[in-house]
Amino acid sequence: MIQVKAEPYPYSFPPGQTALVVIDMQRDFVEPGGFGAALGNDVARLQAIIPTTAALIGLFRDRNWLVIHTREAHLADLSDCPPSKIARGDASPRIGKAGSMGRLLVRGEPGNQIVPDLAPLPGEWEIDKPGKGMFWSTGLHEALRGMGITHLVFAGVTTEVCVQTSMREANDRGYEGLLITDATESYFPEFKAATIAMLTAQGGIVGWAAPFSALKEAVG
Ligand code: TIU
Repeated sequence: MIQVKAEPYPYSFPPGQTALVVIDMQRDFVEPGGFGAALGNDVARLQAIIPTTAALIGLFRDRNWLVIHTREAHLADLSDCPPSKIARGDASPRIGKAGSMGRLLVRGEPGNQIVPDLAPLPGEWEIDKPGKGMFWSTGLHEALRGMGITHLVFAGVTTEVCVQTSMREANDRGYEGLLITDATESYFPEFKAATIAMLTAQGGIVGWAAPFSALKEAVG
C-alpha cells in the first residue's frame, strides 16, 4: 500500500488496483465557444489546471497504472439526452446546437475532444458519458470490477458538478476515492472549496483530498 498525506487522514492505495479518472477535460468546458461558455461561464479558470493534470497523468503513465478519460457527450440524435437537460440554462446555444467548435456536447465534434495537452494515449480508457456522473449508462463499473480496480484518483472539471457526482457515485459502489485538489477546478472558486470540504467532512464521508505534490511525494 502507498500512503498519501491527505484530508481528513492519510489515503492508502494499492498500486495495480488503482486508476486515475480525468473527468471531462474536453474543449467544451475549457475553451471559449463551448458548452461551459454558452452557460455564461468564464472558462479561463479551468485552463490553469492543465499543467498539473498533465503531470498527474504522467505519473500514472510512468508506472503503467490505468488512466481513464471521460467526456460529457451525447449521441448526434440526442436520444441519450433528456429533454429537461436540453432545456436548462438561459443561453440560447443549447446542447446539440452549433457553436464555434461544432455541436455543443455532441460526440465526435471538435469541442468534444479532450484538450490537446491531456490527449488520451492508445490503451487508455475513453468513456463517453451522457450524464454528469461517470457510471450512468457507461458500463464503467463492470469494466473496473473486471480489472480488479478498488481505488480511484480523481481530477478534472468541474469540481462540484461532474467530478463530485462521479466521486459520490464511486463511493456508493465501494471505491475509495482521492480528489487531487490542484488538478480539479470550478467556474466558481467558492463551490470548489465547498465541495472539497463536503467530500472530506465527517471522517471522509465521500473520500479524501490532497494536492498533487502529496501524491508525488508518496509515490516517490
Ligand atoms: N456546468 C458545469 O459546471 N459542469 C458541467 O456541465 N459538466 C461537468 O462538470 N463536466
